Amino acid sequence: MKIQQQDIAKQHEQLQQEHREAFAFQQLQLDKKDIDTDALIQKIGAFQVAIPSWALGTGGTRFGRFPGGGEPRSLEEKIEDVGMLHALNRASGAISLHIPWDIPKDAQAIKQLADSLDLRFDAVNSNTFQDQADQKLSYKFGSLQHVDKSVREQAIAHNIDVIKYGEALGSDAITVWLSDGSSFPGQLNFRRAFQNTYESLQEIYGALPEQWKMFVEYKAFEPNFYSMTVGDWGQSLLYANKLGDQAYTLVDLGHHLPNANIEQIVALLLMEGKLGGFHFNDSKYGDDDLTVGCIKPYQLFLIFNELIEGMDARGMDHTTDLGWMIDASHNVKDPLEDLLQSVEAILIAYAQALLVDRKALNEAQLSNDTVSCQEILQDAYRTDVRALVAEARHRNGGALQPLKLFRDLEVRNSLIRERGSKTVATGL
Ligand code: LRH
Ligand code: MN
Repeated sequence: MKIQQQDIAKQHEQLQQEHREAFAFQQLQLDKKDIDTDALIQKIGAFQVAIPSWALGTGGTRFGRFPGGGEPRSLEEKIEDVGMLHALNRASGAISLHIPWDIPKDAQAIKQLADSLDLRFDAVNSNTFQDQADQKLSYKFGSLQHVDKSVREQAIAHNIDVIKYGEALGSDAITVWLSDGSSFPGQLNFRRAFQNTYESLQEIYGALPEQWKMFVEYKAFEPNFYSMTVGDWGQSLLYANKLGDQAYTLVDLGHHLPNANIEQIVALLLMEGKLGGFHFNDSKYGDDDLTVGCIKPYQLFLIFNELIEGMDARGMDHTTDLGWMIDASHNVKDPLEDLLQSVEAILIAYAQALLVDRKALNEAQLSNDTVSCQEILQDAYRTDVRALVAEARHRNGGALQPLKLFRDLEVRNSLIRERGSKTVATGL
């Protein structure tokens, strides 16, 4: 199924009056603060978020899975679904593949399909947290950390294969997330596990093409519940620093212990030049992989506040110098509606953080005026930027209200008619 330009134009016809009024009001607010609205809209419009190929179906949990029908049956259909999201919001211009869930049988054809939908391939993801049917050695007790060298070699070879798939598709980064760790005290020698993992990552690092990046994703717990061998930002930074300039840390918002100050972690990793990218999602308790900004929108704003301050301090390009990816799993929402909401939440947090009066904030911080510091931050956070984000989308040829158009066009019903009600997508 494809979203047609005339569908977007028709909705614009219906909503433009309401939008013009909201946009004019917001423009007035910004004019009063001498903020260049067009420059702001330019930045918002250029911001692209990569969609995870493993989150286009209803993942479910260990307790149950409730597929909603019309799920993509192949990599081609997954790319078509991301193409629809991108046509609607013009901010989902990349897809992040997971191998072997999404092996491109004909890389050229897959690349052509993606190009035709104005999509590029973001970081590719390896998978040594599951045993594949044709796999010789099991990852039950880990992969790159494994006490058995032949298991480590099998996992290294897989990661190098993943890099090759990515190269064929024009990707320029690999994300390595390891489920490796232990579930009981005494099960693991932590130093041996670290050393095995480091030496294994070194071999994978050695196979990186020039210009490629390796993202080392950390996680506090699950599926191991006593220790994870890449368990927090410090351990990930240790690996990235030891590996070299092409290695970076990756921050998945759901991979922290409760109440972790993620915005401080982001500020320090950026300061060290070792922040590679994000897996955006939200959570109440663990790695819940919920819709971005659905539980802690203020934390998301605070993270973008640190990102802009840190990236501008290093002269980094907001759109290209970090990996902006979503990592989600759906249970009770339509996967595509959930992803539309997540991209919207990211653009809103980015736009609000761009409104922070950094000069005033810096002066208030330097004079320990804590009250003003909060007022300055929350003035930006409490600014309704939805019409600005919609205007940026409209100027890029997207829908003023993507979610409403997705529903009005009954996209899910068309997908069910086309693909059936029982189809199950590979992934989480
Ligand atoms: C691990 C993780 C990782 C992916 C997986 C799908 O929890 O966040 O990024 O490989 O989810
Ligand atoms: Mn992740």
